[in-house]
Amino acid sequence: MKNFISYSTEHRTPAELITRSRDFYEFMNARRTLRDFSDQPVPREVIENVILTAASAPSGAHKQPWHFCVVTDAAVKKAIREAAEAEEYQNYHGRMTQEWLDDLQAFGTDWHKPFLETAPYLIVVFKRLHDVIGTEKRKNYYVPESVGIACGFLLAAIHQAGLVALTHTPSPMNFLQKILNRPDEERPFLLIPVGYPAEDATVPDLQRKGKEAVMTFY
Ligand code: IYR
Repeated sequence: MKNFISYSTEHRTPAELITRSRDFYEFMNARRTLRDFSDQPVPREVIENVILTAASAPSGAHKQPWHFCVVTDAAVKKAIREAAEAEEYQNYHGRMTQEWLDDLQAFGTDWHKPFLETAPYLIVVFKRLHDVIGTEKRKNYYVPESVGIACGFLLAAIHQAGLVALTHTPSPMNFLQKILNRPDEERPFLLIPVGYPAEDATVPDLQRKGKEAVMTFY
C-alpha cells in the first residue's frame, strides 16, 4: 500500500549551506572516542533521546532492524565486564595477529575494560536478522548498513548532547546475547559505553585523513 504525505525543509541559500555545513563539520570533527569515563550520573531522558535519534535513521524497506539495550544495573555491568575481559584476554594473548597488536599500540588498549563498570550507561546495539510477527518470519534488508547508520546517528547525538562514547567491539560478543537474554533473531552489533568524560581523560594524538585522501569528485 502506497500512502505519501507532503514533505518540505526550510530553504537555505548557498551561503547558508556553506556556513551550516562547515559549522557542523567543525562540531563533529571535535568528537573523540573516549575510554576514560566518569561515573557521574546522566538523566535517563538523555539516553532515551539519543536512542530515539538513532532509531530515526534510514533503514532497508524501513524495517528498522535494530534494538538498543540500555544497561545501568551494576550486577549486569559486572557480568558484561567479566565476559568481555575473558574474551579480550584471549585476543591479546594469541588470538590477534602481531600486525593487529602493532596497529593498536597508539591506543594503549589491553584486555582490561574498567569502563564497562564505570560508565553510567552501556548501550548494547543489536541487529535484528529478521522480524517475528506471531509465528511468521518477516525479512529485513541491508541489516548491517541500516544498523551502522543508526549507530552513526547515535554517536552524533551523544556528542551533541555533550557526552562521550566508546565504540567497543569485544570479540566474540555472543555473551551479550546470553547475558541480556535477547531472542534468537538478534545479534550483538556494538557495545557503547556512554557518560561524562573522566576529569583526567586523555585521548591519543591522532590526525584525520585530509580532503584529498577521503574524496574524489568526478
Ligand atoms: N576488541 C579489542 C581490540 C581492539 C580492536 C580494535 I580494530 C580497536 O580499534 C580497539 C581495540 C579491545 O577492545 O581491546
